[in-house]
Amino acid sequence: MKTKYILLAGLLTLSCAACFAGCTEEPAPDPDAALKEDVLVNGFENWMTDLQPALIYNDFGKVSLNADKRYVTQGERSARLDPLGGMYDSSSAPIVLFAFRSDTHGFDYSDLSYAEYVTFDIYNDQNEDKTVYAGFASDISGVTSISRVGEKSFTLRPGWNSCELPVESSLIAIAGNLTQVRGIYFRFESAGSANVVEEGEGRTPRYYLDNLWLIKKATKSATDFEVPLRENEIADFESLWQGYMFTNDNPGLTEVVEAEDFGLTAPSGSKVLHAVFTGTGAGASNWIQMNISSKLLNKTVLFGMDADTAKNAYICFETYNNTDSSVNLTFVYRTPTSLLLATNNNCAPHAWTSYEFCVADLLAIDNGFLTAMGNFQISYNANYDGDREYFFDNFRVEIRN
Ligand SMILES: [Ca+2]
Ligand SMILES: [Ca+2]
Repeated sequence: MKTKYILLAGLLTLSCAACFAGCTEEPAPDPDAALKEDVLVNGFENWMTDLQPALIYNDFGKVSLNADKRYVTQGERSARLDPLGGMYDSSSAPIVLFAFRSDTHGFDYSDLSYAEYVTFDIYNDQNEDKTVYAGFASDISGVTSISRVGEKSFTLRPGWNSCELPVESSLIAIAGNLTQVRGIYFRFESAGSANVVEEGEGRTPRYYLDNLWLIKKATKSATDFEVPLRENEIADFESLWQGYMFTNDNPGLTEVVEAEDFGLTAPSGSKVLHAVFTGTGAGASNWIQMNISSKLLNKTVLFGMDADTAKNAYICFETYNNTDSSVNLTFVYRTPTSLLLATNNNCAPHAWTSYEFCVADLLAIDNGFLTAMGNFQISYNANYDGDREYFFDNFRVEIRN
């Protein structure tokens, strides 16, 4: 027996030694460990921390806290959404954005380097299928404009729907910063009304949202995207990624296409940007912007250009107006402090029109432009019904002596 005890003690000693050896050989703690953990981004349990930081756009309607357990899949409560979108059927789509980061409430899930997809539960309280769009906000400029990226549509059956939104990391890295994603947004169809109707005839569409998770993966996504441009190129649209640099705040479309598929000849190369701008209703004047990412501008020859060269620089591009009348697609520069320099871009019907913008004019209102660029925009008055179609090409810098 004694021998056995000794043997056992010996084994214990050995295993302890093995343990100590093992412990000392363990690698240093993973600095990214926290980023790799799945996280409940929002359980919609408290007004102050979960709903109050939400941002709403385009006459969203109402966001409120629900405690009816029929409409809860996690915890005790959920978010009730009553999206409106303004009084016209063609009004801008109502958008609600839930932030990934709040300094006030001390959370930060905005680094999506390890994120694989987002899951959420949404209850469609209508007795028919509805479509909702979800995506990521790469940037927030002002309170009326967000840069949307990686959007996906979801067909919601009546009742509960479990949804999964992939994190398209390379796409987000192109349009924004994968380590600082501002939040997730939900975009609904416009209800064509400016007031929430609680019950009965014309009741406002109603949804409940709960259980919003970020699901992670073990491997890290590339967080930087190199922007390859020719000398003096801003955007020739010969590469698909350039289409993602142009975002439209309105329902509508911006995409890179082959010009000849639309019976056109591209001013440069073979591809152009195809844009469809949906009107917000005849009558009221309503200026809407297509934004050109400052991330793109920062990669152009303009960034860091010496002031003497910049005085002779012009920003040029071509627009094809595929409507039956002349239209002003105003070119606007918005400084980082929101000063605006707007110049007319009058485009003849069914023709390519050239436009140029003198950088010296721009330096006169913002002498820091060459090292801290604001945003360029194409601004249009959406005071019409239906869609209008345009094409853009060959955004470039020309240096003239
Ligand atoms: Ca909940
Ligand atoms: Ca082109």
